[in-house]
Amino acid sequence: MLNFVTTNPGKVREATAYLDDEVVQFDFDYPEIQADELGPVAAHGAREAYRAADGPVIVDDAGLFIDAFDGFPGPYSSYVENRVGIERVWRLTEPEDDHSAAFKTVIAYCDGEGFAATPDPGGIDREERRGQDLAADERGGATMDTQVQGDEDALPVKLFEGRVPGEIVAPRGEGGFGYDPIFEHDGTTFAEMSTDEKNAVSHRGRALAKFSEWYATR
Ligand code: ITT
Repeated sequence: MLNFVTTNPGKVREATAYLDDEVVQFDFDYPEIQADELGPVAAHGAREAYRAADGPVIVDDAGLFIDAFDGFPGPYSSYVENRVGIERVWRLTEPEDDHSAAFKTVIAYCDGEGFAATPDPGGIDREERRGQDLAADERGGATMDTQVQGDEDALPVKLFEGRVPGEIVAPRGEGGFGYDPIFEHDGTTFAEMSTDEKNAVSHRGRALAKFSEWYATR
């Protein structure tokens, strides 16, 4: 059994649809560190949550990256959804020439044990890393965690990233959660898709696919 650490029932619905009954929600509001990338936030959260749950955990840190705003709101997506709202995110984007965006998720897994180093650190696309410290990720982001916590023996964390390109559009659809009504992929907003349809193409579905392939070998 796996603890999916989140306060967001929408994420749990999608993970349960993908991973069957292996997942239970662990409603734990882990302290999010401030960082420009999702990976360190998820890695730090997974370590905190593992200590609280005392069992294997996954944390999913997601964000909407709007190209016209150089990736904003990115890791600050939750804050922006709560303070600005998705309707106004659409209105801010509407006058721009470029409405393209991407949704990204990083799933971080921690079970307190070490992992054999792999050639590819959790399936994260090296092209996208833009000079990040890949070696640190192969150690589970230990460098970042050490900076944050001063903990020389940071717990190993494995990261799995999923990304999906799309367009910011006027809100459509009743399903999904969060930014789904304003995020269109191939002509359909995520809020117009069923959970299974969204999982088949979404950032989270792609990260869950990488995670479940690796987890099956564990
Ligand atoms: P936890 O941190 O407790 O998991 P959260 O909803 O705050 O819950 P994130 O920080 O990862 O999770 O989410 C950042 C924001 O992106 C937040 O406003 C979410 O509603 C939104 N979001 C995450 N995944 C999404 C998805 O698949 N579709 C639409 N919006 C999503």
